[in-house]
Formats: sequence, C-alpha cells, structure tokens
Amino acid sequence: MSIKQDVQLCSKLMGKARSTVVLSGAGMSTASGIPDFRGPEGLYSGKNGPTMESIFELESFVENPAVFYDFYRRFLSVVDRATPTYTHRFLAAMERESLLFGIVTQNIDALHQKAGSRAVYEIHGSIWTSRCLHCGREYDYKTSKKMAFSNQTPYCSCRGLIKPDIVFFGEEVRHLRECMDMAKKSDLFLVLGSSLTVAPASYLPSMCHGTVIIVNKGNIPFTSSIVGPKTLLMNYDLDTFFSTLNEELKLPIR
Ligand code: CNA
Repeated sequence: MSIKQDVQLCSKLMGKARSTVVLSGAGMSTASGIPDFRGPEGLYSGKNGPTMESIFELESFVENPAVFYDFYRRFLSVVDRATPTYTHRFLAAMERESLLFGIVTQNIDALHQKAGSRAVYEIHGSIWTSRCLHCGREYDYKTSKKMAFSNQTPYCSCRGLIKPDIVFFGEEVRHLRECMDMAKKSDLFLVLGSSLTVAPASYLPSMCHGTVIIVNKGNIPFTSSIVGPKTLLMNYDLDTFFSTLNEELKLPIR
C-alpha cells in the first residue's frame, strides 16, 4: 500500500470511530531532538554510553546514582530546549475537534502538554516532580533540576537519595486503571512511535475492541499477545504520515 492509501484508510477509520485513543512512545519525540531507546540512533543502540538497565534500574540507581544523574543532566538539557513535533500538534488539534479521547504516553518529556493536549496519561511518570527515597519529601522540577546540576547527586536534607518521579524498571506504572478503561472503551487505537516492548503499556492495544493502527518507522516485535487480528502496521515517519493525513482532514494546527 502507498502512503496515500494508508492515509485514506486511517482517515476513514477515524471518521467512523466513536472513541479514539493514542499510545505514544519515544519515536514521537525523535523529530524534536530527543533520542528514542530502540530506534537506529536510539539510546539502546550502544552508541550513547551505558545501557538503559544500568541507568533505569532502582537497585543500580541506589548503588550508583551518579550513572543515572549523568544521563539525566544530558536528557534535561535536550528536553528543556525541545519543541513539539507536527504529530504532537496534530493530536492536540484532534482533541480540540473532539476526535480524540485521550493519550497514554510512555514519554517523560511533556511535549504532548506543551503542544496543548489535555487528556494525557503519563504511564511512566514524569520529570516534573522528584522525591526523597527515604522520607518521601517532594521536590518541584525547578528545585530538583537545580540540585541535579549543582551537585553530582542530589540528596534530601534527611540525607536520603532524591529520585525523579519517572518509573524505573520493576516499579509500578502510573494511572494503569484509567489507561486500561480508556483502551477497553476505544474502538480505534493508534500506537505512535513505540516498539511495544515495555509492559504493561504494550498490552493496552489488545484491549481495544476495534482497529489498532501502529504508525512506526522500522520493525517492531509484532506478537499476537500484544495486538489483535484487526491490527494495521503502517511503516512511516510520524510527521510525514500525519501531515499527509491532514491534507485530507484539514484540522487547524497551532
Ligand atoms: P522505543 O523502544 O525507543 O521505540 C521507539 C520506536 O519509534 C522505534 O521502533 C523507532 O524505530 C520508532 N521511531 C523513531 N522515530 C520515529 C519517527 N520519527 N516516526 C515513526 N517512528 C519512529 O520507545 P518506547 O516508547 O516504545 O519504549 C518505551 C520507553 C522509552 C518508555 O519507558 C519511555 O519513557 C522511554 N523513552 C522516552 C523518551 C521521551 O520521553 N521522549 C525518550 C527515550 C526513551
């Protein structure tokens, strides 16, 4: 199928759908300059230093927080400068036009919110708050960022280690009940820029009772336990796909 045919099919399904839900992944933000994990230039590709496990596992973090904070300072420098992509802005326009029920995002970069989306569920947490692992004291973004940049590793006044409220491997995800409810009620589920390898987010598409459209550049491990028989895989760059789609839909993009 050509991109035009795929776009037409997507447009037709969007026109018919009563409840469309999006699951977004790191591929959503690569055009904003934030590397993904498993894409060709991703942080997992081995080109960018330590493995993700050594950075995002709680045990490794507690043992050697400097490895995480080293990565985190670089990540924040990129995220602070990043602006939403065409696709982020397209999804915000869909919501304004009542064509989108909600977004479950695995991203921690807040670009959906920067683009104007409101119904966003950050299933892997966010960088906007941090917490002392010992006494639970909460730190806002500005304070925790300042601490991360001025100290090698930020510690609380109680001497506990401070960790951003992003979900590490093995930790419980956020808003799972709401995300599952949305997925179960959806009749169109769009998976955008995700390799669908991180559970339980990867299981959400299989809860949709209608069509699942995966728009992702490059292959993903495509297993029937993750997505059902009514799944369409569209192998495109997101901004190319949605700007082509909007030639048909003509949603006002801000
Ligand atoms: P992933 O495993 O890195 O997969 C991303 C997928 O997107 C890959 O298959 C890429 O080929 C594909 N891709 C990259 N660029 C594009 C593009 N322009 N158009 C279409 N497809 C593209 O990322 P997942 O989100 O599936 O993995 C979940 C992890 C990644 C979550 O825990 C996130 O917190 C984590 N992550 C988030 C960010 C962020 O917040 N921006 C960045 C890096 C990793």
